[in-house]
Amino acid sequence: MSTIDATIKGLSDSNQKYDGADLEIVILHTRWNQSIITALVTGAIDTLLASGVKREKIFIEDVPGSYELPWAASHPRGSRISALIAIGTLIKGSTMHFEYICDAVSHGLMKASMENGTPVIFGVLTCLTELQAQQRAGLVPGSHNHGEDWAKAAVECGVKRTSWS
Ligand code: DLZ
Repeated sequence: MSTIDATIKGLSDSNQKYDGADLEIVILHTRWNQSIITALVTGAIDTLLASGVKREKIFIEDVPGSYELPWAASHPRGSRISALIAIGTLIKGSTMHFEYICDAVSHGLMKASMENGTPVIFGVLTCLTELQAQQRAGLVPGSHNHGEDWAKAAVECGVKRTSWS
């Protein structure tokens, strides 16, 4: 039986150690809200490397905005890809645009994950303000970079996918 620390928020440590040495990971990111995206992608890469993933096995791809993430995530890349981290940042404006894109992107990424079998990690911040996004990208002193959590999820799911197949 697994023992899990009782944290209120955030990804708690697993009692399993997941070694990323044999994994190939795609980081698919948007170019909207670039400073936040750069911080999230950097946090994800650093954590992948710390988890044993080789630098040459981390493939960086980009699309214009979050709406394009599901399309690009569904692109067949072959079974060698262990996991894909889709990173974007949606910030609410004054119209309904935010709600429609959040809904489409979250459903689209889940569909991509279920249909081609590659775990798709949901690395999309859906924020009401730019400050909320900065706080989730580790850009505010004392805040946490969620890109690190997404990388840990990618390594865990990548290892599980390999062991289950
Ligand atoms: C158009 C748009 C707007 C207003 N805001 C964002 C955003 O906050 N984050 C994001 O990732 N993308 C945004 N986009 C772009 C759309 O996701 C998409 O790229 C365009 O509508 C073209 O399909």
